[in-house]
Amino acid sequence: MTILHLDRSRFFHKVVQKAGEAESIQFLGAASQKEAIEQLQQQEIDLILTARELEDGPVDSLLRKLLDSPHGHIPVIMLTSSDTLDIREQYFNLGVIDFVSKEGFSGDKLREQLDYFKQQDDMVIDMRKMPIAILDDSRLSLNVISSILKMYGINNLSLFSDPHELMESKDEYEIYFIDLILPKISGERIVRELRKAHPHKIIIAISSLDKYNTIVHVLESGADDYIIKPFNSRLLMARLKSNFRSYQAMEEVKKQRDILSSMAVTDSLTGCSNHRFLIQRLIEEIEKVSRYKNSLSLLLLDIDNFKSVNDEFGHPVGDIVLKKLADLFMKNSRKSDVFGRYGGEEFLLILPETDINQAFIICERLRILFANLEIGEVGRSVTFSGGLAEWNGETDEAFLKCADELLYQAKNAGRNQIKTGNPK
Ligand code: GH3
Ligand code: MG
Ligand code: MG
Repeated sequence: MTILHLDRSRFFHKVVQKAGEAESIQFLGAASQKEAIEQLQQQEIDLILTARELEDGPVDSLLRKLLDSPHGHIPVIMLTSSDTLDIREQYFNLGVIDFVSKEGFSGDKLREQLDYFKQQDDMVIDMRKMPIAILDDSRLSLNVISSILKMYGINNLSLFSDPHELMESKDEYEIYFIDLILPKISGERIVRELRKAHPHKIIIAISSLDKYNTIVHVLESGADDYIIKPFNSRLLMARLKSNFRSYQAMEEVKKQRDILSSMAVTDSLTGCSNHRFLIQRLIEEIEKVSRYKNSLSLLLLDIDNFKSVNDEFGHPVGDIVLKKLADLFMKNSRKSDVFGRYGGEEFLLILPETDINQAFIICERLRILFANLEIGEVGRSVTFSGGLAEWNGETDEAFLKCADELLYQAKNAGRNQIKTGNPK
């Protein structure tokens, strides 16, 4: 890290330099604006640490020049003996992102400050992955916020000065910083629209307004928080972190809910759909077929002599056979088909938009694939029998009963085969 230290006292350059030694920070000193500009032109600077007064006058005009230069993105911290709100406001408007007191300045204090920026806590690490949008019509504010975030290694930033550009952007953001005072459109409206579109994203309003009414309004229109300019880097980060904490908790809840809802439709042994899901999908497919008048077929299959597999090799080997059958069907059936475990060693394959002749070809292929599958744990192959029916206007229960009757016929006819037919 290379820090440019601006102060008219060359002695103070040395003090600061000493403070940075242990941290492998390179300090370059400059006592005047002219020297500072020379240094900036000669090397990459990561951070500017500045006093208010330089040899050739206040630092203000230099800061103003920097804002409009290619160095505008370099974060500036002010070392000052008088830290008042007025001064903060004045220098915030010149791009200063934080203040360190000169009073009782010590190497430790500086190190503490620099460590704060370097902190690698888990939350900051997670935030680095988050796409962040910043909307502000002031280039200065965009610069200040982005340089603060970049100091923490948070670089996935998209800057917008035009609200329409943000609203029309196709990209998804997890965190939004929205300036409230924008030309033509109110930031509050942007906040409201963003909240409507993204109920769980972080939206932080920023503005120099400090009227309580405005704060109440903005929070009510959906902002998670409100930061008043001038803010400093630590306040911005602290606010962001506190909002990020709730965001992470919400994400965790969502993840758990997804796991639960997938558990509710998945058979835990085989990973395919469960009975409940199959029935629900069968009802949906029957509704579709009665509306659109195309065809729907249904295969109910049952593993042959499965009891003897369990008896001979034990229940865990029986479980392996169930898994192998489910894997084979999940890999080899069509995307539009619905496959799942109906119960025990019975499975169901729902074939939408498929008449019984097409379905028979598909199911025969699957039957033969399984019958030819050598199952190592059993030392031979295992077979199944199936009843395949085409829908003919009946309820889901009657449709299933028809497939079950055909399955029974297949078993009686010697197993390892599929019987087809139409419900009477
Ligand atoms: P069939 O050819 O007439 O269908 O004979 P089968 O032996 O397959 O039929 P039966 O209904 O007599 O036996 C089914 C067996 O399936 C009995 C039951 O213990 C076993 N089974 C059911 N669910 C599971 C399971 O989850 N794991 C294991 N390993 N076995 C199961
Ligand atoms: Mg059975
Ligand atoms: Mg069986």
